[in-house]
Amino acid sequence: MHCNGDVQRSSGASLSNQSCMNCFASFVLAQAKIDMSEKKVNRLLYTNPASSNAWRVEIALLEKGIPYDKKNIDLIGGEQKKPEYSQIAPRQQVPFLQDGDVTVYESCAILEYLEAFYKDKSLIPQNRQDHATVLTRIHEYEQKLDSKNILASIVFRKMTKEQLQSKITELLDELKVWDKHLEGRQWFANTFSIADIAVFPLISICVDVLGLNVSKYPNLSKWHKAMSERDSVKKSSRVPEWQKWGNFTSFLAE
Ligand SMILES: N[C@@H](CCC(=O)N[C@@H](CS)C(=O)NCC(=O)O)C(=O)O
Repeated sequence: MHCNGDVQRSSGASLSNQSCMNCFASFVLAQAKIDMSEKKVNRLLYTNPASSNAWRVEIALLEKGIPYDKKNIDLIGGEQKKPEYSQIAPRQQVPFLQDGDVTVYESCAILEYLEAFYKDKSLIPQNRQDHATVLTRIHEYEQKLDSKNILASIVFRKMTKEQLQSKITELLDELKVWDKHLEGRQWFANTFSIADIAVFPLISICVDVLGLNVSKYPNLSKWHKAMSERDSVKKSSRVPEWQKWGNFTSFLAE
């Protein structure tokens, strides 16, 4: 895992004035606009290029077009335990978002915070049942699915497939529930939402890193493909970083 600690600027917003670039006045104006918007960014995401939890926050920021700076915390080197970071982030983990004077951590809480205060591009349906479904799926994910992630046991605790067999069975059973949640629908609620963003990094680990035969879960399979094709997901992908650690595709291959 490589982290250089530099603050980098990311933005979901694209420049829409390319076509005016042949006009000098437009160019100057465009530059002024860029500078003004750049100065307004007072939002720093502490992250790591291999963190699945930070990934969901980056997907949400990109989807919503919220500009942010990011600082990579070197988790392998133990930077999260150093006093400098501990004073900022009491749980000594990423992601951690400093948004002006506001601080927020816990990736799913960050998604809900962004929805509450950045309403321009809403990623939570107004329909009461769909809204309820989004909240249910996010909290259900935290309680029932997140705990079944086996990547850390493989990479950091060096556990073998045999040692993890009962956990693998639990994970595969749980995935059937999530496949059913997608029965007859493209997204977890009727429209793309923060529920999809919350669940995606773990499913990507299963499919893209641990070799899950996702065709056995037809609804999840379609959904995983649609999610993988989103610009926000491609732009912030952790998969290449995870693949540097080794080949773990035998773990969920049946
Ligand atoms: N529940 C937290 C989990 C955060 C978490 O586990 N972060 C990992 C990276 S994915 C981390 O910072 N690990 C470093 C450590 O625990 O020392 C969330 O969703 O934000």
